[in-house]
Amino acid sequence: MTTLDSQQLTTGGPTLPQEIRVLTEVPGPRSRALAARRSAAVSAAVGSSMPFYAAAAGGGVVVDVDGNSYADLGSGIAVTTVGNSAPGVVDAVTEQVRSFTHTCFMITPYDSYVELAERLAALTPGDFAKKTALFTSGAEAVENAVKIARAHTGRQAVVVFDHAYHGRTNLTMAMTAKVVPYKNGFGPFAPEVYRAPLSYPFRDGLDGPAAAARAIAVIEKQVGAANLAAVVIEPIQGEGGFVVPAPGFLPALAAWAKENGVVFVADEVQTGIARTGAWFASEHEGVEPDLVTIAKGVAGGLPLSAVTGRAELMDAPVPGGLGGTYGGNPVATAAALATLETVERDGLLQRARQVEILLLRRLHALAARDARLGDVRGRGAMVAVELVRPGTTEPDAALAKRVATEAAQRGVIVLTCGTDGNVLRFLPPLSAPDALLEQAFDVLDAVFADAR
Ligand code: PLZ
Repeated sequence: MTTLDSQQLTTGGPTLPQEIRVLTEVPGPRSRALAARRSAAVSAAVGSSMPFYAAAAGGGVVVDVDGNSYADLGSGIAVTTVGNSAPGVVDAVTEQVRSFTHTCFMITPYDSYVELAERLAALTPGDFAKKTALFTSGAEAVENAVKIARAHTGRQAVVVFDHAYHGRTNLTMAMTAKVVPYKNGFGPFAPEVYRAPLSYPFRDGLDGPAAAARAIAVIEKQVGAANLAAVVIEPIQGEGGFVVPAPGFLPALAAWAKENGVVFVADEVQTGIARTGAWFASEHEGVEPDLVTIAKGVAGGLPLSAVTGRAELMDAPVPGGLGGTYGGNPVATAAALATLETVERDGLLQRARQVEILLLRRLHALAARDARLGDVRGRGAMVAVELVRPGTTEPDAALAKRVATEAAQRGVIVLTCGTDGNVLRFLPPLSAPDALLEQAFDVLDAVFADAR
């Protein structure tokens, strides 16, 4: 594995200047015209964080229809990890669309699906026989992981955690913690989903084993291991606030699951594929999940998801029990193979660890002079800051919103998250050069200074 200097990275649209460039007011006239058409044509229930419309993206920038260039600290919610329109992905997709765009793997199979299954078996944690099934969205992967766990165990209950996010479909709405906007008015929800307390070091002060003991006590009292098919957990929470559990929490839970015949599912939809400086975030804690859900970063922006796990579990549902028209679409599998190749060729696991150092340096420096930054946390290119009223742990969602809105005006895309909406998260593409990231944090420093 060779590691390239961030300036030499070949991933991402190398033709786009890697700069912040604000030429018009934001949103500019073309974005405003599109917004007017949108309000008449697109459901108001579909939101957009940014007020401008994309025209091009690559490396670490998104360029809008008015020619403004933004530093992208969001990667389309952790998707364009190898960069937008990464050259290898563009080539693989172009070649595939010329051969065939779809046959349906359930009708006429093709080799890239099989090869991707082999690659994911090799890359996911654990040295045991594994198999894979491919789907399209992250929520679909999570639903299928639960189906597989139920088929294998003959049990029904599923345990998820406080602040969890697992999707917007019916079963995954039940698994997701936050009611507005994800669940409000959309019930009834799927039964047999139970919620346990998470390890949240900034808020509970518990060490990992103590937090795990607390969660296990709740599970044993309120669900009972004999009824429990699966424990589903994000090794680092995404939408819930980039919460990193205290060391030892995940291993203790996984060990309890193993002792009790409960399937341990790591939802790595947001954390997987180099995002945290490892192929999968479970690796940081030496955890080998029975099943891993994978999506987002795996296919360079094309819609693809996977469940990869122990072969005997993956074979438990009846033949034909798993599938879907588009699952493992050949254009998406070609993109995924090129994405994995790009991560390896460009040393992007190491690049994520370099990005972590840069992000933490800038955020700790800011936190040292601004007490509204209560907690800086994360791994790799998945880092966040939790905003609070100074000297307390009281969430300050208004400040998070204000900073994200003002940053966009000044050419930086920053996303918020957290059950309380008070977390700013930083997850740039790994193709973003250091100079651009530094420039983006100069802007954020100024935004915080002005937001007094
Ligand atoms: N599991 C851990 O992060 C998707 C969704 C944002 P889909 N997160 C972003 C929104 O408002 O819809 C996610 C995730 C984890 C599952 C999912 C679901 O993935 O591809 O959005 O279905």
